[in-house]
Amino acid sequence: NSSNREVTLLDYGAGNVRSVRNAIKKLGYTIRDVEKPADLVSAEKLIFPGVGSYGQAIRILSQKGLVGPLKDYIESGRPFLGICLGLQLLFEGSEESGGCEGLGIIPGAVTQFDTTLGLPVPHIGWNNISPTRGSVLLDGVGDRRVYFVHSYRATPSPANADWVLSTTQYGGEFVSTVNRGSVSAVQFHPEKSGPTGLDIIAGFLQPEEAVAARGRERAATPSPSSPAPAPAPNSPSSGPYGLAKRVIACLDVRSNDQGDLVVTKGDQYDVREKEGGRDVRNLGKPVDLAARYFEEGADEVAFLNITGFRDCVMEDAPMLEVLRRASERVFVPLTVGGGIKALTDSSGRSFSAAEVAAEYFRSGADKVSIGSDAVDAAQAYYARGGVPDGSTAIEQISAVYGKQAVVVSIDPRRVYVTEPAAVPHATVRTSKPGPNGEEFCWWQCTVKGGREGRDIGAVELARAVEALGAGEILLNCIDNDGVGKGFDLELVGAVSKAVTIPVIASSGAGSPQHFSEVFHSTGAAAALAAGVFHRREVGIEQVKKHLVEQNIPTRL
Ligand code: 1PR
Repeated sequence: NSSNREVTLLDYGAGNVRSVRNAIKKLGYTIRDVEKPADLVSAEKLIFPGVGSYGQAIRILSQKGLVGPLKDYIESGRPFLGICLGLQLLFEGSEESGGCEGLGIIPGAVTQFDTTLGLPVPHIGWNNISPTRGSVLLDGVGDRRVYFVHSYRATPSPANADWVLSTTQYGGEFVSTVNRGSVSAVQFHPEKSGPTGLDIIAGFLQPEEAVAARGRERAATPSPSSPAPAPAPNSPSSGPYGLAKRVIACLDVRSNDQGDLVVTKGDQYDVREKEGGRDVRNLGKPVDLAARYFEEGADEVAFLNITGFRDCVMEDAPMLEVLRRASERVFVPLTVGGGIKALTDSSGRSFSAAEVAAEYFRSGADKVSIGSDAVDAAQAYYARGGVPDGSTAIEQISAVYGKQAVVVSIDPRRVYVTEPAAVPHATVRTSKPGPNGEEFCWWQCTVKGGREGRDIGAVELARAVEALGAGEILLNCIDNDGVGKGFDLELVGAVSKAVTIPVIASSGAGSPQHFSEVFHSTGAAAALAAGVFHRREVGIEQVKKHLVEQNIPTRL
């Protein structure tokens, strides 16, 4: 029966479900899309990946006449797997989108994470799940982490206790998996959770096969003979359990002088060889390198199209093709940056920033990273007296795709001053005085890959883009880029203190110790490196092992 290997997918068109499709295909299944209500009536196995905002999801589903048939499908008890918003929509309603009714299948409401606890919101990254009972869906997980991205969550209560299959800690306990009979839903993204996540989807699609495969795996593993114990339900999220500090591999991509798209890597942003014809340094092919980092255990992979500011992304077929192919092989989050802004192509056609981002999301990106345009946006925001007006790429993309999909990449350069009053920017007293003994510094933001400085500091930029709706900050540092002497801890410390969204420390990693150092001494949620990984000087596994030894929560 061919339908045994077919799954119905409810993609209501509000965002990227390409990675869910790729995961299903990787597991040997074909996909039938829901195009009309009758497709839900005839479905035998349904996956519902929720994307976008709660209100938007309910609105589109109602417009398409799908709310009733979806409820009927779930209530009939046929196999169902909801993902992320696909879990939240099963509850009675959500605070999101100014308050909104859900499908009302599970008692309880979805509320925002408490931002006053000092934890970054959104909850982004790899966290543990604590199962409440055994299940085919989660029995293969053990103490391995899964990938979450969300700002809202449902909480366990006596009324929904018979639904809750696992909980997770993040400033308190929230519901990470629900299940009753054949109906399940997960708050995390199994399609982005590496081999662990693929195993969870396999457990849904082919329960018998998954159980048999896990049995074979256990028999083949001499010790330990049983799966690792799940974390204690109340383990603190700051201990070795809980949200992991992420290790991200970054691929700076551009065309070389022969016109081939290559992974390159600069020193302080100069990507050309120091000698000879000053060719663009070539460190490998983008898709192969991304796949290598996935296999080596990178928690995320980022592509930065470093000449994106001068290309028209909508005409950049090679970069889009890189993403499409990478997303078939990389089952952890993919970020893409370079040239994300409103633009006009060579034929004079204009695209909004959200349309440009959409092209990347459709091609397999989970997040877009905005560089130069974010500096313009932040300067305009302050010029307006600190009032958002909805006009910027950050606001437009996060309104449609959620703030977790919008990263702002900052390219700052250190500027020394003799005293804080010398500049209108936030300064810090530095432990590395300047060339003339200056004891203070600030970090000037640049655009176009460091080519042009602007009169705004990294701390002010971070605050502005958070207010505009960015979900994460990728904090580079031109002075330290490619130098291998460690991250600029003062910069990372200052920016991570200034915002509540997660900060990714970048530039300067040269050893595993540099990673533990940045996590011990700053509030960074993730650390990113390029050169050391490309040149195989340090392995991702080696970094992870070191972090575990240092008692830093890490996904292995
Ligand atoms: O301005 O929106 O078009 O985005 C352009 C993007 O390209 C920005 O994110 C910007 O950071 C990046 N970029 C532009 N020029 C360069 C360059 O190197 N000439 N690369 C560049 C930025 C910094 C990191 C690097 C880390 C770690 N490279 O991406 O990977 O510094 O390196 P390391 O571990 O080797 O020290 P827009």
